[in-house]
Amino acid sequence: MQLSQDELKRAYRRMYMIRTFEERVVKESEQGNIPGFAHVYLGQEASAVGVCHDLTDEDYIGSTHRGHGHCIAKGVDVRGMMLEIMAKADGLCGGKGGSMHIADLKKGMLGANAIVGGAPPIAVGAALTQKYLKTGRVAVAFTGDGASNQGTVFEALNMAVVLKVPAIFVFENNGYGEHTHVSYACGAPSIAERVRGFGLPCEVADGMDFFAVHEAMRRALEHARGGNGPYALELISHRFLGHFIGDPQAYRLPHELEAARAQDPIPKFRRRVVDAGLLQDADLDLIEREVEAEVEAAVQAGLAAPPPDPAKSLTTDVYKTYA
Ligand SMILES: Cc1ncc(C[n+]2csc(CCOP(=O)(O)OP(=O)(O)O)c2C)c(N)n1
Ligand SMILES: [Mg+2]
Repeated sequence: MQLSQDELKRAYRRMYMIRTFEERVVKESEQGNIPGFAHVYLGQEASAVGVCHDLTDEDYIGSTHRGHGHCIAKGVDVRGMMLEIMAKADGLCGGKGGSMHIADLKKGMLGANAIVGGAPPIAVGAALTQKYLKTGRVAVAFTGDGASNQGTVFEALNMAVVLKVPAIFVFENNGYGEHTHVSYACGAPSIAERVRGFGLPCEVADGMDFFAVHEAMRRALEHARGGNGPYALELISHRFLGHFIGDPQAYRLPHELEAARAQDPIPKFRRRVVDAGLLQDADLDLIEREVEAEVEAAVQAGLAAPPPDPAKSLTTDVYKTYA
């Protein structure tokens, strides 16, 4: 399906934003400006952006421990995210959640999850609500290849089929769960084949190609919004950096990383739209400068901002009311 110039620019902006934002997260983390763990999504930008492209703020997503890209693709404010990751009081979650717990209900972002396999049951609950209220909205669960082996995921898949809810399960197969290859950890030869065994369609698509992901997601949305129940995608993707910031990746050979980087979704997108005469290099260069300025402003705001005041906020937000 042909996308308009504005849509193509939005997709490029979001992918480049994820790239720039996360490269900066790595740098700020190495400089001691980010407390705790952060898992970056570098390399996988086309998956999140392709999946979220046709979602509205009223549709829901549930994310993983590697969630920055999902948030940005869903339109979450990057300044609020940077402040949150830096544990500052004005962060999206008051500076108390950090990288692995960013949520923004106004954008339909139900939360990152430190619990591997956490998103699918949450998404099925959100999708069940949409079915009963007849809203026409969908709920998407992002899940890794490692997480695909979790019991929570199997239960959620089964329940989504039984209840015929508008849930879309997105399995981002980046080849590794922490340091373990999918071929060792997953007993079935294919995640998609195993998912189909639960009774729902599951497409396999190139997660390094925005257009392939977007096309597959378009079919998923048509299916789910049309009242036909859940749908799933397995997106074959590559993580450019380690499991966490600082992981030396001794378990990956240099040629494997080179091959992954050769599939970089951002220059791939640029080549495709420029060669087809859909956008010009100058359009994309302008987007890059704007994104870089926005990330720089977010970092400076984050560095200058105060942390939460324990006297005021130590005991607040312990139980969150979603009413
Ligand atoms: C229930 C649970 N088990 C184990 C962990 C530890 N853990 C954190 S991330 C991770 C690997 C997840 O791999 P995958 O689902 O492939 O996601 P990726 O890191 O590749 O994005 C594990 C085992 C956890 N956080 N939660
Ligand atoms: Mg993985």
